[in-house]
Amino acid sequence: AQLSALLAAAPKAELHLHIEGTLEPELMFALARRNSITLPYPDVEALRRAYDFSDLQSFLDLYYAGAGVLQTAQDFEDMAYAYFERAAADRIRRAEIFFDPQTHTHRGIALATVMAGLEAAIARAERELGLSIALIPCFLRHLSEEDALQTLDALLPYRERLLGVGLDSGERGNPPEKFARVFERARALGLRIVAHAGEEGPPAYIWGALQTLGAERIDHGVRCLEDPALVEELRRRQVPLTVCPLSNLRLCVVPDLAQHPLPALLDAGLKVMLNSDDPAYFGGYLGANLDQCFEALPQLDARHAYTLLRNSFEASFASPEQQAGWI
Ligand code: ES4
Ligand code: ZN
Repeated sequence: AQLSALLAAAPKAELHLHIEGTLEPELMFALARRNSITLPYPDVEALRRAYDFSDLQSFLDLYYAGAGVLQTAQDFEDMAYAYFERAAADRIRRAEIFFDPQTHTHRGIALATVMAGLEAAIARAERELGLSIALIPCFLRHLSEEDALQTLDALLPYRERLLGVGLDSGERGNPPEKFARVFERARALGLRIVAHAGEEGPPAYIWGALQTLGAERIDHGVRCLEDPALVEELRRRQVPLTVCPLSNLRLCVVPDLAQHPLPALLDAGLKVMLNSDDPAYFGGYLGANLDQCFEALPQLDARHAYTLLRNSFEASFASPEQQAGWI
């Protein structure tokens, strides 16, 4: 209980959060009404009951459908600012957040609309909540490399406002190598590189993210434990893994939190920290992820808590000087 209070009060960085995954059912209904869209659920409670996932794809189907209510820049701003308020309440100082340009451009929403809304929310949150926020667009790996290349082109006018690029969506059957040329171009542009790998996909996808894409951080990465040589590589290079326990639980990557590999990852000397992924869909924000993990995993102590929180800042792409100001 004492540790829980310390965890709640401690400064934090969030490095794995999809802004579309922060769209709470209440706001989804409000935006649907504002935009004259009819959702296929009678009310918020019925929608929440549908958040009963069996794997990553069963979640993605609802998640992409839910994003359909986002039509105007104001919609993106309202969604993002609501997240920033929750982040501030969780004592988050730094958030490097994902968004999925293709989820919106493919349904006829201009990238300029998405960017205008997100940028307005970021400016307001930096001013009024004291957060430091950076944007990382992710390419949808179930789409083609050609589509990702076109998306990277469309992002060029916003280059200075982007921290890096990532890779997300359905992992199985979509290995990192499919996007070799996209990430080569992104690296040439000086963008930082992250990629989802080893969530549902095999260790080979983590190797591919490191070696072919040049990933500097691995999103999830929990399946690395199946490959001792990979664990050694990740440990030696201290490649951060952005672990998302409530996501893993709700997408059936683990059967329950008591069996989450977090302690094994920490014991292996890997640079891990906790993150919330899609908190509106997975039942909790960063504070809840920390709280529930320390509740379910009694082998974790105050030392682990400190390591996880310190790692969250050290694994960020902010300068050491900036990091010092947050801790
Ligand atoms: C995601 Cl949990 C997860 N995995 C892959 N892609 C995603 N997009 C949003 N959440
Ligand atoms: Zn994710």
